[in-house]
Amino acid sequence: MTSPGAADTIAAISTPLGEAGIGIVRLSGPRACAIARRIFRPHRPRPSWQSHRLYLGHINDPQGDIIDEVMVSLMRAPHTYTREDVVEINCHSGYGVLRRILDLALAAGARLARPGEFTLRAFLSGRLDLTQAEAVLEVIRARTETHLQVAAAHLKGGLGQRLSRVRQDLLDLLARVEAALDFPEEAGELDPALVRDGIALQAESLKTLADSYEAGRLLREGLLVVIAGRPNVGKSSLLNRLLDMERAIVTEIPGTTRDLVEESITLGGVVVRFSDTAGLRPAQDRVEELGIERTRKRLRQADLVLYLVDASLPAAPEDGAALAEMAGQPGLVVINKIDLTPKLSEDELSGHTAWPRTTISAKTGQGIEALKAEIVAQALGGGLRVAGEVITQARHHEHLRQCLIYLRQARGLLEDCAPEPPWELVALELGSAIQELGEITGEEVGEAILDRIFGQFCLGK
Ligand SMILES: Nc1nc2c(ncn2[C@@H]2O[C@H](COP(=O)(O)OP(=O)(O)OP(=O)(O)O)[C@@H](O)[C@H]2O)c(=O)[nH]1
Ligand SMILES: [Mg+2]
Repeated sequence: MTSPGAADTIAAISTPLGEAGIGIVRLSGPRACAIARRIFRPHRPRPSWQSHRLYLGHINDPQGDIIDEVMVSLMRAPHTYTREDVVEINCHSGYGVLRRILDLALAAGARLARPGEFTLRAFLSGRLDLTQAEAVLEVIRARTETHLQVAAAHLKGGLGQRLSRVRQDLLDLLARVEAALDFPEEAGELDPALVRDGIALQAESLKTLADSYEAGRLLREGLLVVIAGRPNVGKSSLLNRLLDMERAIVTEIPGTTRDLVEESITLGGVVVRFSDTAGLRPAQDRVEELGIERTRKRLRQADLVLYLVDASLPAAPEDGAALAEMAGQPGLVVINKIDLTPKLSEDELSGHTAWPRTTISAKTGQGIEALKAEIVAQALGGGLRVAGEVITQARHHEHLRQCLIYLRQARGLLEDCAPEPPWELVALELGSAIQELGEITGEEVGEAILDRIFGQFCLGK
């Protein structure tokens, strides 16, 4: 996705393709205004075409036939999203209309934008740093209020600025080391302890940021909670109860659910995806066998397992075996059907698992709220606490981790080899650490990385 820069004008449909009140076709580039004026006929003759004003009129095809009545906004560079001239055509939203207007813009000289290309241009023109550009996608995708707050803070530029400051401080340190190396007379002796303390200070702040990824990842990816157990214990009934809708088929026939049935809700500020699975037993046919295979795979991916047992039946040896197998994973034993006469002796389970237990009735709803609270307590330590800056992207975390390794190595050199540390090596480590930070903010970033980042965007963004 090399940017052709200011050479061409791009166009795309920037709203979802579907029936709605309004849809937007967006143009950006030096010919955006000229192209718009070729396909747009304002109601008022000879308008002033001022920037950041709305104009009402028709989009006409080359034969002069009216396609739609629209509002057009002309926004002249540099006060626009991309810092180029931008035109937005607000038309009625429908596949045919949007497509037709886009085609007219393309025929008039625009090129179809690639995914994320508007935001890429905003980045390349220096309006957004890379963390802000990535935050655009995150704001679009945020499904909880907390995630949106964090994404909006990134969009404002808080993360990028903080990292740029650290990077600048490290660059200053590096400059001093290099000066001492190159011009020992003028720069004088450099105190290793001073440089080491300088590095330690920056490393500490970066470490706090790197540690916030735990919470950030949950915000971004949500939590996978897998409901498992023997057939007929009420897994699908529990899923339906948690979702408050009849999502999965429930019958008294053991082996009803064969495929994974999954749906998400928000709990404790995080999107929680519940996965209802096929009951665990020796499979009776090929379909069930495949279903159980899927269950086992999903169980390995789970952030939390809810292992269901039936309170109205004695514990089965299979329960003990299944629980023992999952001992290394976080989970809860959920004792269901407590509205029936109890037959389950809980002691039989104790030997096999250290997971906490909770009792419910998927039928009456008893214990469901407590179960939700327990899920939040187990998986999120009581809820997601988001304080200060939080990083949410694996890419950022990886660069921070690498950066901290280089800084640790630089400190190691300064400590182990005082009072005459190998300054060249210290400079190399510092340089690598600075490079890692630059890759997060985009101050030093390769084209391949940009392709990967912007390739995830939707069209028209
Ligand atoms: N009394 C009572 N019956 C329940 C409860 N939960 C589920 N059942 C009944 O138990 C039977 C099995 O429920 P399902 O939710 O289909 O069980 P499952 O674990 O998904 O079963 P498979 O998909 O076959 O593995 C149905 O007849 C439900 O109505 C409960 O809390 N109390
Ligand atoms: Mg089921």
